[in-house]
Amino acid sequence: MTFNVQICKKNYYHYLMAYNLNNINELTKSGVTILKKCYNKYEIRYMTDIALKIHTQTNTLLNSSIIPKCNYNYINLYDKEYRTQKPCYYINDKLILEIENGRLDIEIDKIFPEIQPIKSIINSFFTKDYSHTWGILTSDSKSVDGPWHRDVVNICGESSSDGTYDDSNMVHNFDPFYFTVLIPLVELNKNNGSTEFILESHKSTYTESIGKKHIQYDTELGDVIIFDGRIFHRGCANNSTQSRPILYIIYYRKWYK
Ligand SMILES: O=C(O)CCC(=O)C(=O)O
Repeated sequence: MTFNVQICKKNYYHYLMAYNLNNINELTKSGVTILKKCYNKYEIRYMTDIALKIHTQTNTLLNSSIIPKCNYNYINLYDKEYRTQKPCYYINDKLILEIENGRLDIEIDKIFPEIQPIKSIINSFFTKDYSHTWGILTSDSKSVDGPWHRDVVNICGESSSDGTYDDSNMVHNFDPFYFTVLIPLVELNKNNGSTEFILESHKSTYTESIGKKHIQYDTELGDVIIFDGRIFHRGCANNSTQSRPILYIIYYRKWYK
C-alpha cells in the first residue's frame, strides 16, 4: 500500500515537472504559454466576485465625478514608440487607467494566494530580487481593439522625435525580467476579444516581428496565460454581449520599477 502511494506521488511529481517544463520551454521560445486548469471553479468564482465588486464600485465612483481625473503618460512600443495621454484616476492610492473607452486597467491588492503551477514557472526564471502586483483588465461589451504594445518600456534609450526607437539590445540580449500572468474570469475566444500575441516577438524588434505567427487562445475557466512582458500583444475588440474581465499578476525584477 505504502509502495503504491509512493509510486503515485512519484508519477504525480513527474507529471507536474513535465507540465512545467513544456510551459517553461514554450514561454522561453515563443514568449507565451497557456496553463490549462490552474484554478478550480470555486477559486474562479471567488476571484470573480471580488473583481466584479471592485469593477462596479470603480465605475460608480468614476461616473459620480467625485474622483479627480488626471493624465497618464501612456508609452507603447510597436512600429514606433507612441506617447499618449490617457485618462487616469487614483482610488486609495491605486491607479485606474482608461486604456480605451470601456477598457480599464485597475490596480488592486493581491486577492488570492499564489498557486504552485504559476509559482514554479516564475521561480524557474526568478528566485530572488523580484516583486509582483495584481490588477484587473476590463473590456466592456462592444469595446474596440486595444493598442499593440509590449508591457515594458524601452530600457535601452530614448526614441527619436518621430517615435523611431531601438530596443534591439533589450529583446536580443536581456534575460527575461517581466512576466504577465492573465487569469481570465470568463472563457476567452475571438468573439469576446481574446488577447492576441505575436509569437517570438519578445526576442524580436518590430521589423523582425513582421510576418511572425499571431495567436489568440480559446481558454476555459481556470486556464491561465503567462507571457514575457516584451512580447507584442493587444486586447481585441469585444464583440460579445458580455463584459470580459481578466485578473492579472505582474512579476518583475525589482530593478525594473
Ligand atoms: O486582453 C487584454 O485585455 C489585454 C491584455 C494586455 O494588454 C496586457 O496584459 O497588457
